[in-house]
Amino acid sequence: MFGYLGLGSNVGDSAANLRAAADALEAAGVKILARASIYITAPQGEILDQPDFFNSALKIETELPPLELLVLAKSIEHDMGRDPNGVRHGPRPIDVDILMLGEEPFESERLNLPHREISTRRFVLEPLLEIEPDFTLPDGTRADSLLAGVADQPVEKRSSL
Ligand code: PH2
Ligand code: MG
Ligand code: MG
Repeated sequence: MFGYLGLGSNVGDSAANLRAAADALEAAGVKILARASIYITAPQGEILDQPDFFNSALKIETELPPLELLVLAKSIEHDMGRDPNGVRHGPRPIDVDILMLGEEPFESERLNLPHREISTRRFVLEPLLEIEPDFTLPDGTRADSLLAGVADQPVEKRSSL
């Protein structure tokens, strides 16, 4: 199955953290088909007074079902020093979010796909569109059509991941 992950970091050496998370995914058997550039992005959400984020996205191939991929993502976050009790939307060394996996929506208490930030956050949309310009949500909405709605959220494309 193909999938898309969003990566974020704003604590420590954030570029190195994004790369380390990608390496850990590969070491766990997740195939990385494409890596977006690293983008420097202004904090969004409940906490605006925190360092800018480094964000990126990956296109992956895996046979792991959604909740097993989630367990892997959480274990990588934990291994990289993320405090599981950290403040919601607060600073973190690494965030590994599943944006979409396969073709169908997935709903459970712990995980909902597609990730709602695809529609609301430019720090998710820009890197996703860089690696999949025709990305389309299961309801038929093209991701590129959502960009206008998030144009006021500053993001700056930086280096390669
Ligand atoms: N993640 C958040 C909250 N706010 N802002 C930016 N720019 N990038 C993020 O990855 C981010 C955020 C919670 O996951
Ligand atoms: Mg997140
Ligand atoms: Mg997360």
